[in-house]
Amino acid sequence: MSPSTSVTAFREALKQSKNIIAVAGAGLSAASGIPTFRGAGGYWKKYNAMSLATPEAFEENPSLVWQFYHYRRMKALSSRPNAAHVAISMISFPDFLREIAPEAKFTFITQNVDGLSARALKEVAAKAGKEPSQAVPFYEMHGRILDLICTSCGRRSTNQDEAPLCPALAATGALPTDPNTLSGVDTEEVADIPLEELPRCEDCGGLLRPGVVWFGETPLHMEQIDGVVAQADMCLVVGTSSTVYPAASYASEVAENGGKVAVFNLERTEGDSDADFLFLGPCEQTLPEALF
Ligand code: BJW
Ligand code: ZN
Repeated sequence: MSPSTSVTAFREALKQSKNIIAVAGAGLSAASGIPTFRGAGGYWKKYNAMSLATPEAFEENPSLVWQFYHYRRMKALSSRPNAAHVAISMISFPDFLREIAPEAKFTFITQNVDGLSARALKEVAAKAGKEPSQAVPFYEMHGRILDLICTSCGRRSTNQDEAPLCPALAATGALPTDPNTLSGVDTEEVADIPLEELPRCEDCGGLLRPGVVWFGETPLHMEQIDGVVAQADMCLVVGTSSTVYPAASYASEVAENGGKVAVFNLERTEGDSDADFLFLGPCEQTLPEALF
């Protein structure tokens, strides 16, 4: 059966829900000016994911990987949350959620690393005269681009004050846009920053890496996420191509357990096969419209 596009039917289903989850991806932040990975203009259209987003890539060419993340870090810092982040933040406060789903708990799971959901939560809290801590916790399962992990001592820290993180990265321009340039071999156009000039640990002097989850690594908060997905009876799938696991499997798990799935995306995706509701269009419009 094809999914419903009725806002009224969606709101009715939401009202009946007891455990709502939202699983978000890069499309959530697209309206904030942050490129997606696989859409038009997405990173993986231009760059080879395996040369940039794996531990092996970092080991082989930390200078190249750091330049990619430097560019993304600067982009995240200069972007602002959009209406879709705000809508999700609103329902993260139990008394706002009660108005649309009186008996429900809500949990937000995001694959995004840009930190915009945390910033939206602070903005919503400030406007409503609340503390961000009054909202339910949310899970950034692929880490945070502003976090740093020391490859020697393992220390994890957040640095949102230094941008760029070091003079050598400040001196690099935007990454080249030739898709072949970063596919592994020909990296001539990219500055070759010596290891000692890349970001280093304040404690032990070790090489720092971005605090994100690369392919082949275990996503964060798995125990908590597995628990809430197993309990969920409504799954909102927002701006993700549903191609990267384990997040790609959450909607089908909810559907298999008898729950409802509502997809918010610009276009049809892998996630649609389980959708009871489908809202095609920019989520910064469709999500607030459907929720409130
Ligand atoms: C809009 C919009 C608008 C645009 N409004 N919509 C074979 C089978 C199963 C699994 C595997 C397999 N082979 C390998 C794996 C595992 C692998 C994997 O899934 N690979 C696939 C490619 C097949 N997964 C992993 O390795 C993960 N780890 C793992 O599985 O560990 C094992 C384990 C599991 C469970 C428990 C314990 C252990 C780790 C995955 C790490 C992914 N890392 C990245 C980079 C993060 C750092 C960084 O940011 O650089 O995460 S890759 C990239 O993809 C990033 C994203 O979070 C992730 C998902 O992408 P997303 O968000 O869906 O973006 P897009 O661009 O794909 O889609 C955007 C969507 O938005 C599009 O649909 C647009 O239409 C839409 N859109 N504008 C609404 N305005
Ligand atoms: Zn260290």
